[in-house]
Amino acid sequence: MEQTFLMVKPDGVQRGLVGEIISRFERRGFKLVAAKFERLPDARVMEHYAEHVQKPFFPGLKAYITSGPCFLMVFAGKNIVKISRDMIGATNPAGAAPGTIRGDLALEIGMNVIHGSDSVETAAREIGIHFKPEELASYTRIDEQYLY
Ligand code: RTP
Ligand code: MG
Repeated sequence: MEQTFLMVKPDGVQRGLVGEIISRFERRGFKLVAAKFERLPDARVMEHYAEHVQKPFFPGLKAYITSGPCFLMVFAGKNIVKISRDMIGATNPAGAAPGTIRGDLALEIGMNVIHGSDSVETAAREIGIHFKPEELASYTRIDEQYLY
């Protein structure tokens, strides 16, 4: 089953939104496969955001993402990469559709609550940055027969 990497950013943690965000993905039918709660070390921030390191907003992004603990997750399900990006909404919450996580819970691009992998390849790369293979759980959701 397809997997993705999702992360509640420090603003989401500090606003008490971790439970709400996990719930949205669980209720949609996606399976929680791994989770951890930690402040990201600098080296992993550089690796995770390698495509943005040279951009003008990167120093602010790095300061924000390391300002407190993040809640890191791997979720699995059919088409999860595309569906979770749709559930998260536009990068800038000012233009994110109501019903999306950013459209319901955020206002500013600099504090947009959650990260989600943008392709299947990115998901594999990001899961590998943040989790060891043995940290990914294997189990059956009791409702899988009604979801698929
Ligand atoms: P993410 O990677 O966090 O899921 O967000 P995304 O794909 O929607 O956006 P991306 O283009 O990958 O940008 C990564 C994060 O960098 C911050 N950002 N700030 N000030 C700016 O212009 C700006 N642009 C991007 C945001 O926190 C964004 O989520
Ligand atoms: Mg991105």
